[in-house]
Amino acid sequence: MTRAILRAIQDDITTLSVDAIVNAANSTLLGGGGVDGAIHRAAGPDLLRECRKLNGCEPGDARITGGYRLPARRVIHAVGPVWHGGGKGEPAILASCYRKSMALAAVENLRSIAFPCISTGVCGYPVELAAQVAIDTVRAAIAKPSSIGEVVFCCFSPFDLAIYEARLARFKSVPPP
Ligand code: AR6
Repeated sequence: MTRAILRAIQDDITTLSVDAIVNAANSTLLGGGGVDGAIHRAAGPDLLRECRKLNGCEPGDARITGGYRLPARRVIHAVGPVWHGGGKGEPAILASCYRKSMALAAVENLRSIAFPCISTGVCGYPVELAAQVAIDTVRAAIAKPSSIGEVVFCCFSPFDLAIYEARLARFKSVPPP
């Protein structure tokens, strides 16, 4: 089995034709602002209808639904931590979001998955620290054989993209753990 490709792009995640996009949701799973609002608007009301049946989700955990009107077939809703300075378990909760999302995608036999920069908007997680957690956790996940062949870090700003690209470049010649 070939190892998954990791790459960072700057784009609107709602436009990506991947097997699953990840939503930076809140624990109600009933929508909100930022990327969550954009995903619900693009997917249409059937997404909210399915989310209502899930009865919420704890921070650090994730749930999977259909993609409805999105080009992505599925949406994985991950609930990231609110940043309180880093001493309240934020890195572990954020890492768990990436791990659980990757695990759900693998269980569903998905081949491609795109993540937004979870928790770095309204939740206030510093992008540089969040990118470190995101990339390190995904690299550890793809070290195990699975269906996933491509992981996209979908950044909304050129600033975020530069941070992701710098960290990914560090690992170009280094094998995952
Ligand atoms: N495509 C890709 N990235 C996006 C898009 C988009 N269309 N829109 C925003 N981003 P945020 P959080 C980026 O605030 O911090 C919601 O109300 C954005 O620039 O969406 O995890 C939920 O319901 C930032 O880099 O999510 C929760 O209550 C990243 O997505 C809460 O916000 C995350 O920003 C979650 O907060």
